Amino acid sequence: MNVSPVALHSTRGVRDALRGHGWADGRASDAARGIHPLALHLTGLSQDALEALVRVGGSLGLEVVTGDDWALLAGSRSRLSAFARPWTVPEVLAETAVQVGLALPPDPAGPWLTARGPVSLDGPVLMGILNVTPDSFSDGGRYRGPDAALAQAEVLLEEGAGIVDVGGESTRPGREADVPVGEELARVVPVIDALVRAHSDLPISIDTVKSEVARAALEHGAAIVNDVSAFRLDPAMASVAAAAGAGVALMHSRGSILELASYRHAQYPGGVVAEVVSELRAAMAAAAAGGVAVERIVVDPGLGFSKTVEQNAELFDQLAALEALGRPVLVGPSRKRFLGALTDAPLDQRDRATAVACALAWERGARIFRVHTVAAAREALALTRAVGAA
Ligand code: PMM
Repeated sequence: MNVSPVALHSTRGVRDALRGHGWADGRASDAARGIHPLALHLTGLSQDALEALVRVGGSLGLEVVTGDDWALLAGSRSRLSAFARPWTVPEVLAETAVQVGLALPPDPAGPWLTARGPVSLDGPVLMGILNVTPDSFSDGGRYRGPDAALAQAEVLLEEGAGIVDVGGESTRPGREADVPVGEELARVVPVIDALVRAHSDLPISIDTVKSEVARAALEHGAAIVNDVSAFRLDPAMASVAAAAGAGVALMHSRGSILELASYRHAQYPGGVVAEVVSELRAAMAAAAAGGVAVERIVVDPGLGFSKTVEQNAELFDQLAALEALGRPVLVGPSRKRFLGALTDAPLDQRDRATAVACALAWERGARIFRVHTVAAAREALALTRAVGAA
């Protein structure tokens, strides 16, 4: 007889062990997902519910740690799924079982649907940044005008970008005024036209918080609306995106366009992870109410937006919690201030840390990576993917 440990940080160890015994790929992957451990934090429980939870959880082989009105419930996904059947638990736990079911990460989402067709998320997707602004924090002023922008887009594509994200308004902290619609349109529309002419199949995203800019960009051939306010700042965004069948990236942030990249609203008494998840859930519901189909939505934790360095680090570590939203996760760590604070790297030397951040985010479930330098991130992701199984 032989006993050997299997690492559980990914599902690969269990899956490969089962395949080694002749299990088919699909069955081995499903079983590995079922065995994978998860933990849930429950609050607002009554005394009766807590007592029942200890009993029922224990009988299902779940770990239950409780306090006055809260519990941590941990165990394999399949044990937690067994708990999440309201008709099998005592009445006092029925609502808890429903909520646990909703919090369990659903099966991996399919492709991201956009106005220019689906973007496959079977592997990492790199979204290359093309800021056509005079003042973005790391590349401001470099790619103004269609020729310079197109040349930079060629670099992004050669290095492996699957999406190009065109932005005409910087969110840099310390800005004093927002960009008028006309000015933003004059920056982005000629660049989108040039990109569409050169690469008719390329999914282009428009990074804007203004529905008029989104509408024009979509009319000129953009496929995706990337909104750093998750449609908070312009309520017409949802209908504009819905009418065009656009893909939609909903990024978490708080406050006005001038505040959202600052620490002004960085108060998270309920915990940064829980509050970001619940605000993104509300943003998804609002987008859906405005007509956006759920298959067109991806979510973004908004690294560096309305969060301190410590809050960014915590949210980053707990990125897998966003899986509960049931939609693919996009991250934008590229060259951000929190990476500088954590590595001591100055702004022009943060591409290494960015590449590592992408790899760490992939392991935590992210699928789309918004970066300035595509090559470094692509290499880091290729390696992470090759050794992992997520
Ligand atoms: N960050 C910036 C701008 N747009 N969009 C998404 N979806 N996620 C981000 O993290 C994000 C974004 C700010 O960075 P930049 O000024 O370098 O573009």
